Amino acid sequence: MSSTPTVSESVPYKVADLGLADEGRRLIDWAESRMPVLMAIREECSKTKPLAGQRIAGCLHVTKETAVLIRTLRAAGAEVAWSGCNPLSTQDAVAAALADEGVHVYAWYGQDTEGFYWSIDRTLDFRPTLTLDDGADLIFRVHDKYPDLIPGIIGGSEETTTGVHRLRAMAADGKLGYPVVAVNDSETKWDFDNVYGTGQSSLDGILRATSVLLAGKDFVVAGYGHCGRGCAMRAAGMGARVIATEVKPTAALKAVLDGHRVMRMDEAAAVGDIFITATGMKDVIVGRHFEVMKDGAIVCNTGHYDCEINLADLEAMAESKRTVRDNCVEYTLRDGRRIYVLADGRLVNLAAAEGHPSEVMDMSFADQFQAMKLLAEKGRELDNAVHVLPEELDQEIALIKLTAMGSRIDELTPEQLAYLDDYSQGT
Ligand code: 9W4
Repeated sequence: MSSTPTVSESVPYKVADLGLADEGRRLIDWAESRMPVLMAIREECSKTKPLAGQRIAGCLHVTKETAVLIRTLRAAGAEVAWSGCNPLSTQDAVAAALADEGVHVYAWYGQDTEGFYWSIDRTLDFRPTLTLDDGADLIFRVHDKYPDLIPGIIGGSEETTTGVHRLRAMAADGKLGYPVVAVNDSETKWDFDNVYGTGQSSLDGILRATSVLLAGKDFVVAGYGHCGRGCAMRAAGMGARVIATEVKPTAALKAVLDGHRVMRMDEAAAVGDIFITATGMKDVIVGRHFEVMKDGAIVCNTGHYDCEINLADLEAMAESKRTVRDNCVEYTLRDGRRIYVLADGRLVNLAAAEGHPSEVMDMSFADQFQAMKLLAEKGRELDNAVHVLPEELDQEIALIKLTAMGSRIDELTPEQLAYLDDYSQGT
C-alpha cells in the first residue's frame, strides 16, 4: 500500500508519499462535515486562541478524525508535532495532507519498531509543552529517555483505559513527572465510543467481511458490557435474535431485561449462526465450542485482544483452510462442517471496517481538545497525578452535539432548582 517513506532534509516530516495529499484532504474534509462539536470548538477557539504559545506533541492514530483534531489544535494557536500510535492504523493519505498543511508529522503505514520510536523522538525534538497520548507511549518515552524535557511540560492527556491504568500506577509510585488528564474517563468518550461506535463498526466489519443477511440469524454476543450491548442492540435492530453469554450476574440480567436470551457458551455454541466476543478475556470460544457449532457458523472478536477465540484449537481440528473473502477464512473440519473466522480473530471493527464513525470520534476528540485547553490554562496548578475532566465539560460537549443534531432540551427553572435542594417538603 505505501511506497518507501522518504524524509526531506529541509522540512520536518516523514510520510509515505506526499503525492497522496489531495486524497487525504478529501478524507479529512469528509470527517469535518461529520464532526460538528470539534468544528464549533474550532470556530470559537480560532478567535480566543487558548492554546497560543503551546507546543503539542501527539502520539495517536493518524486517521481522518485525528486530522480534524490536529487542525482544531492549530486553529486554537498551538504548534503541533505528531506520530502514529499504531503502525497499522496510519492512513498514509491523511499523513500526507497533514505534512502538506505544515504539520510536523512522522507516520507511515506499517512502520517497524525502530521507525515507531524514531517518529516519537522527532516529535520530542520539538520540546513540547503538552503531550497527547493514546496508549501512553509518548509519556513513557519522555520519562524513560528524555527526563530533561519534563520541567518544560505542563501536562499530558491519555486516551485509553490501559494507558490510564499504567499512569495511575506510575503516579502511585511517585514516578509521574507531570499531570495527566484521563480522557477515557469522560462519559462522552467511553460511553459513546463503546456502545455506539463499537456497536455499529463491529456490525459493519461483519457485513463487509461476509455480506450475510442478519435478519433471522441467531447472533451470539459473548460479554454484555458496553461493547457487547452496542453489538446486541444493532444486531437486534437488523432483525437478528440475540443470545448473550456472561459471567457477571448484573450484566446478564441487563441482557435479559433488554429482551435477549442468556445462556452459557456451551449451550449457545450449538445454536448460534454468528458469534462475536466482547469480553476482554482469553479463551471465550475454544475447541469444545467449535465441536458443536453449525456448518457455516461465523466467528469474530471485538474485544481488546485477539485471544478471545482460540484459533490454535480450531487449526488443530481443521482439515483445510482457505481465504474465501477479504478478512474471512473458512476452516473445514474433518466431519465436513465449515467455520468462518473474520479478521483472524483480531478486532473486526478495525481490521474489516473503519473503526468508530467520525460522529463518535467527534466527542472523544472534543474531550482531547478540552484536556489540552484545561492543561494550558490550569496545568501548573495540578499535581502530578491522573485527573479527569470536570463533569460540566461532558455536559457541554453533549449539548453542542445535541444542538448540532437538531435536538433541544429543557432547562430547570429557578423554582425547580430550589425544589431540588428543599428538604422541608418531604418526599
Ligand atoms: N486500528 C488498527 C489497529 C490494528 C490493525 C493484520 C492486516 C484504534 C482507534 C482508532 O487500532 C486501530 N491491524 C490490522 S488493521 C488495524 C487497525 N490488521 C491486522 O492484518 C490488518 C485504531 C480511533 N479512530 C477510530 O476508531 C476512527 N477514527 C479514529 O481515529 C483508530 C484506529
